[in-house]
Amino acid sequence: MKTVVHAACPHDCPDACGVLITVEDGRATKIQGDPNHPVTRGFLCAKVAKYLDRVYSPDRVLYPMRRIAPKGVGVGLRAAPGWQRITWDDALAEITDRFQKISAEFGSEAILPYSYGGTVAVLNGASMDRRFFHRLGASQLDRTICSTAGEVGLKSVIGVKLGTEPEQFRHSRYIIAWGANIHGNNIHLWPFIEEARRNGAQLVVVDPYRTRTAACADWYLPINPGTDAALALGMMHVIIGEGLHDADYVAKYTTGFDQLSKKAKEHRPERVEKWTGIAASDIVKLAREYATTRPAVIRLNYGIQRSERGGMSTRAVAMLPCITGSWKQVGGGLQLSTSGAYGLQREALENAGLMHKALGRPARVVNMVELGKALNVLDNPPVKALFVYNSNPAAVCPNHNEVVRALQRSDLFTVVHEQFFTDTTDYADIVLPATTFFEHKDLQTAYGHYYLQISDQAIEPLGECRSNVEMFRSLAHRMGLEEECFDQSVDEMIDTALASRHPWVQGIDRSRLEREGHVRLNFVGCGDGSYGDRSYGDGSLTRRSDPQPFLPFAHGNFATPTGKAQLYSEELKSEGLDPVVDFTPPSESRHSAKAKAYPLELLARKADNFLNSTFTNLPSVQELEERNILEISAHDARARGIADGAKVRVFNSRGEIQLTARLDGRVQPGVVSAKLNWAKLTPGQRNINVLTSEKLTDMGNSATFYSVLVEVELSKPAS
Ligand SMILES: Nc1nc2c(c(=O)[nH]1)N[C@H]1C(S)=C(S)[C@@H](COP(=O)(O)OP(=O)(O)OC[C@H]3O[C@@H](n4cnc5c(=O)[nH]c(N)nc54)[C@H](O)[C@@H]3O)O[C@H]1N2
Ligand SMILES: Nc1nc2c(c(=O)[nH]1)N[C@H]1C(S)=C(S)[C@@H](COP(=O)(O)OP(=O)(O)OC[C@H]3O[C@@H](n4cnc5c(=O)[nH]c(N)nc54)[C@H](O)[C@@H]3O)O[C@H]1N2
Ligand code: SF4
Ligand SMILES: [Mo]
Repeated sequence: MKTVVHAACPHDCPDACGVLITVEDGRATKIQGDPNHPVTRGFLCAKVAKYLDRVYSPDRVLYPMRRIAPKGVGVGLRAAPGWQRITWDDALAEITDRFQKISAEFGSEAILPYSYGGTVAVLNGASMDRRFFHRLGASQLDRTICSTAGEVGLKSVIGVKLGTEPEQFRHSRYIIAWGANIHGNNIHLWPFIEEARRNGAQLVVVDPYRTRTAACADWYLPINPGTDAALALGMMHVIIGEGLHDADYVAKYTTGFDQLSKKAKEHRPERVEKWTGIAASDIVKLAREYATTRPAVIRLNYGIQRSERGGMSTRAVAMLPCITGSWKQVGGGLQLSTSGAYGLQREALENAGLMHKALGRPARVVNMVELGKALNVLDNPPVKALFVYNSNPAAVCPNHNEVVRALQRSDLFTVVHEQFFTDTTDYADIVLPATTFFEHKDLQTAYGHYYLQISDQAIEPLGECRSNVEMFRSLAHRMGLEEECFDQSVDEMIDTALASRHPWVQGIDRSRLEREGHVRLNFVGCGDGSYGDRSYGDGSLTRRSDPQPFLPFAHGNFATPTGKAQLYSEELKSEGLDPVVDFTPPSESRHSAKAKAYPLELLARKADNFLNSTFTNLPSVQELEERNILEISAHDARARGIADGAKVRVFNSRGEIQLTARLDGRVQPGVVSAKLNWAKLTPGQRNINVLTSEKLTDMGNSATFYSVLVEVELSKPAS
């Protein structure tokens, strides 16, 4: 029997591809993109195109396992001798027993859940797990590792995470990819950009690293890391100074323009050049072109907000379309994320009320970026149990050495629910087997487009794997938790999520999603003639093949307290931040005192062919990526006697790592770059996060992976 099942890729990627899985006699035999999906249009990225290798990998965790070797020692990539296979009953009994004892002795907040983006699908991302930990009264995890600085920065201007539809990029005439690695991380936007370019659009890339996107661009502007707020202010200096802003839009739909004008005036391009490394004449040219070419759109991604002032940087860039009024046009505006459009009933899925039932108050909050600190120094109560799922903190967390030191604690009871034997399972007391998206059903949103999807189950779970939903359900039952929410079926949970009163999900229910696979959000009143002027770059109106374009801010309607784009923000002022916008260089940057000892700015990047630390262990995907290299400019290499291919030691006060030097011209003098990999797949068993710090961003308490100073030297030959 051969069937084709509609699914959706649940990895933490803006594209959320529509997927078709062919199943023959219960086994998946083919994966392909769904050609009917209007944004992802039938192709998959290279890594997910090889997904059968992942699902059927001989390295999958298939059964519950108990550690019998010391933590962190030689457990490798498979269920080797360090592990003893146990039954689900035994595993659940042991977890129940340990959690109950820890709660009795230290209080329930001694238990810490730890999860992030393993799957970002709605149910397996955040539902039964949240119910379970809320009911337990466990510590809450502040999930800040990725995007909160940008989120807070963006919302400080426009109030909500909404942005330009990807389909509208084809109508743009001027596209700025700003800290956005489109070829690597957001490939389904690229064909729309190519279409725009065939119609004469220019693509400009602002990035300290010459990505493939930068190499393909009409104009590449390498910027010094962490200086984007200065660049945006320099552009606003020119735009406002030359009267290129949209005075009517500004007057109607923004507040604080006078204060912003004053700020912008102080940021002459010559001054901005010193911070950014971009020539003053280029700043002037960029500002003029951006403000006068219509429509102009900015694909801002999360790259700029992984630096210490990432909130302010995002805020500064988000002001640009508000002063040029480019939100009015199809193919204008800005996209950081589209996730704020999905008005699902998240509260009903997560039941935070259960936490109040358990504790009579909100549980304490632990920032996930500070895992090392939380496990090593937090008291009252100390963390005694860690439950990891959807995440691989021993690879992705900053200050890796501190994280590993903490995970080795013999008094810490660690459970990891996983698909593979990762860096984190090396420190687990119990490992539980998790399904992949082939093996369970879910509901899928996106943060790079506006379609909801159902991802159907294609095959039976391998071995004894359970989905996050089923695993937390069985644990809740084993612990005797009697609330009805722990009995809700997957379909009932999907119905709960969709039973929202939000206008944009009206008319979208499970049976329609099952029938159609994907459904565009129902932008009532946002895309019809009454909303936005609907004019395309070439003057034509809506094309027959397009849905009505979504123009959320064509007539203001910003989701801020004032309803206007806030170029001045009372909320920021009350938090002690500059209420307009400011630029301060990161405390780890070429402009800081620390640069004397560690003069190079490190970009501790993602790999184009992995997904954070996922996929890194699969041989067929490893082939796509050159691993464990340090990219360095010829200038900095020469000064250190380093040749291409030499073994180098990269270090700072937090740690060191051994890599191979690559002089490929992708970074400018002063900047070096290395990519995320599993620690146990890196020489010396440590990954680049030994060099990154737990320092938090100016807004949103996010991570600062791109504000890191290091020094590099030739490795000493082993004696
Ligand atoms: N192939 C692949 N796809 C992915 C991921 C992956 O690991 N691999 N990860 C997924 C996840 S979790 C996320 S959050 C998204 C993230 O996707 P992006 O938001 O694109 O995130 P990054 O790759 O962190 O950064 C984007 C670009 O910003 C640049 N950058 C770094 N610092 C600065 C700066 O100070 N200023 C400017 N202007 N640019 C800077 C980087 O060099 C990089 O090329 O991608 C998702 N998609
Ligand atoms: N140096 C550096 N560090 C970074 C970044 C960087 O750019 N540079 N990026 C940061 C960013 S943006 C992010 S989002 C974080 C990401 O950090 P994480 O969210 O931890 O992401 P992954 O590394 O992809 O690890 C996810 C794990 O979840 C597992 N998994 C997948 N699906 C499921 C499931 O259904 N159930 C369970 N139980 N497990 C599942 C996968 O096998 C994988 O091991 O990393 C951050 N760390
Ligand atoms: S990782 Fe991104 S591009 Fe690749 S299949 Fe998944 S959603 Fe699509
Ligand atoms: Mo992320």
